[in-house]
Amino acid sequence: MRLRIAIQKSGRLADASLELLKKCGITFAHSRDRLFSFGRTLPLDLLCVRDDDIPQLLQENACQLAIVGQNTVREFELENDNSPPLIEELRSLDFCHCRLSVAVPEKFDYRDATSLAGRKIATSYPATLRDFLSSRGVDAVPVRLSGSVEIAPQLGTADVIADLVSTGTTLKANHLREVETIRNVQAALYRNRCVLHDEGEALIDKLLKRIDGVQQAAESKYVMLHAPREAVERITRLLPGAESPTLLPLEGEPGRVALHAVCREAVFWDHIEELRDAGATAVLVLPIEKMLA
Ligand code: PRT
Ligand code: ZN
Repeated sequence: MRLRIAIQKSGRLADASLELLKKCGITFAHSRDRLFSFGRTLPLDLLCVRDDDIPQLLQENACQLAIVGQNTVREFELENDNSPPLIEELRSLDFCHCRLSVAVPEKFDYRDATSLAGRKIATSYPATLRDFLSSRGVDAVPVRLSGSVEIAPQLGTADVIADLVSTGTTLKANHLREVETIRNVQAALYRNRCVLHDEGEALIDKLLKRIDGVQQAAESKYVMLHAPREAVERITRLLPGAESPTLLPLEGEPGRVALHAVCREAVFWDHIEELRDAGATAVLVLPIEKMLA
């Protein structure tokens, strides 16, 4: 039994997807065309394709798992009127964050979504846009473009646009103003709803546990510090999300201890300064590579 996971071949999602799998301990023997790669460490093979093809491949069971933008899956589902959904989101993955937004030329007199009535809206996501417009009760005309959406108003092929935005630089460069967020999206792990053998289910479970471990480790930090023994309780309370810390004696300093703890949330400078005020010295905050709950 082997399963197949599809990821984007090249583009914004590609490196981070491969990196996540690597952090989960999955490595691949790359083939020359890099379309299909054999999984060396788990019975999980890799399919590298254009991101737009991924939902279809998943639906047809050419792969059982995939990493792709939520925007791409949402559009596919709306376009194909998939109810009940044939594709299931297993985890959001916290990379490639962006939003699908409506943007209008700087001089456009925009009040609310009703200002879009009767307008031509250029987008690569016509079904998601239509869904948004109907939720606002607005009748407008989506114009499907596969790229360079942001120049459509200048070319006169549309009045306004609905496109993915991350920093907003592209909009600014094209004298466009973001006026509505249709959806916030990020990369996510999906599976199809095809029935698998127990072994297949167990493999997906294992992958999910490893992904959870990687995500937890990314947020968690290992904190080491020295503290007066009587300040241990106060210091423990200051450590975000720390469980019972380990205390170690310090040679030649009976009143002080070394305290080690795993913080399950981000540790900011504020926390470190508060720790120091509570009497902590020699504070070290270390990254954690892997974590098993
Ligand atoms: O070749 P292939 O079809 O596989 O790739 P692609 O060109 O269709 O996709 P790609 O690699 O550009 O994006 C893949 C996924 O990354 C998208 O489906 C989103 O889920 C996610 N993502 C995150 C983005 C952005 N951020 C993003 N900023 N996708 C596109 N953009 C574009 C946007 O369309 C606009 O042109 O970047 C521009 C805006 O960026 P800012 O920073 O100027 O606001
Ligand atoms: Zn694409």
